[in-house]
Amino acid sequence: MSTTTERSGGPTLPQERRLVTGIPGPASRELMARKLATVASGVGSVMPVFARRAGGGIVEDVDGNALIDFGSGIAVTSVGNSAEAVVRRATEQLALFTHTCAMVTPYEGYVEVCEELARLTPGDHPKKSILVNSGAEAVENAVKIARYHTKRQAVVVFEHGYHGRTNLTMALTAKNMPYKHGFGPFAPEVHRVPMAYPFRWLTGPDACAEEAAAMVVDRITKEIGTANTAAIVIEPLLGEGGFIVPARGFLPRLAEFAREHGIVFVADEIQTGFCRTGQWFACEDEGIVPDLITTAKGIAGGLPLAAVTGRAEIMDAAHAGGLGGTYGGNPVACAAALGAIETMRELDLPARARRIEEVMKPRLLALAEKHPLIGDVRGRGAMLAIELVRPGTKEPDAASTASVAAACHRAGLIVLTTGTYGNVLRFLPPLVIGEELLTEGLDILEAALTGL
Ligand code: PLZ
Repeated sequence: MSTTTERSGGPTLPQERRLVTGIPGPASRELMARKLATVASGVGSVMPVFARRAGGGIVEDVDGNALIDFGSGIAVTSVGNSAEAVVRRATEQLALFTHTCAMVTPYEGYVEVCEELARLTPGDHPKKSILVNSGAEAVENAVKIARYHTKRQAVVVFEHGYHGRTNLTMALTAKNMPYKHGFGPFAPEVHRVPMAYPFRWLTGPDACAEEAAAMVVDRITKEIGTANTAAIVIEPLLGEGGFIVPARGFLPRLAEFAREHGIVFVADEIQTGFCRTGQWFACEDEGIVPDLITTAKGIAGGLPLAAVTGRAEIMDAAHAGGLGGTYGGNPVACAAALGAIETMRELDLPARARRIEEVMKPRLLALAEKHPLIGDVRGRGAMLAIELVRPGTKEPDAASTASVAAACHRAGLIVLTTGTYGNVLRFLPPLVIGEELLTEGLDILEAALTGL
């Protein structure tokens, strides 16, 4: 794995951790005071440091501290920050035009991104796409399209699932705090069913897939009614719910059930997609071909872009003019996406993600041997996590999780927590991170766990 910065980030951004002040430093503290005075307090921040520039596996703050990035801005900058091809293509586009509105006078970039999505997403059936601005908007559109196509209303989602913060996607999201609390009422016709969560399945992991799938099938057939069910919406590897890898066999069973009953199977690959899990899309792991797939985050190297891609006959169901939005598929974001996809191909980022797993997983498993606080190590590719519990039990330990994260932050490692119980530390490095930074980040994590 290369440690140079020539393909990502400014060529002058050294790929090394450097702490020149405490975290946060004085310049960040000053900005934080201004933020608190003027930015709505509902908008939180994981670390109280302000970014100045970023590239490769490093985020440099306004005090000159260089932090190791195990977050990628929540799984976005897979190709690195300011990746060369992203900057080049987006800059060229900026100078040509910034916006005409794809619904007024369309442009080639929009079409090219949809062509790439048709090529790259699972399945070789005819596909079509719509481009929008955020993950939540993509999920909203997937549900609109599935409802129109099936003429049914019910949407099935899962425990621990996360799909966004708009009204419909809040309804689809499982966790109350912080996403939903106080923001109701929520959209109707949303039904939550069990997730095959091996670590917490009551009868143990072995029967998890089969038992969970049977429960889901039962709920849909007996309580909701297959004839009322428009869509099953699921993340093939859960993100905000705690990096849960559904027990093997669960997803194929659901996809098969959906096919049998004309239910649209929607894979939400907003966090898992575009090389993150070691394949272009996480569905590929069990050979799932979703009817619709939602993508965002990694697609455009940091610019806001999202998509719904799927079977042409489903995507074409809605009447002309029924889908859209002012900024959807913004030309600069489309150019950035084409640059990001070019980078993914050129650097073979799925292979890089698998290499990150090869380096990180054995270290995490070894840490779990030493620290009974670690109840589970899981994930795929560069989407890995540890779940923290009170030793000898499965009782979630959110307090220790927060302490370990805080110790990592003080040492200059950006890590994020996640999970329904707030007790999961997740690791989402940019796929272009150098191996030395990866190892150093793991050393910091180990020290933080040991120092607890
Ligand atoms: N679906 C699977 O992971 C976004 C949310 C961070 P938007 N995840 C990060 C936060 O606290 O808001 C996400 C996702 C999955 C949908 C979304 C929503 O994507 O681009 O944030 O709207």
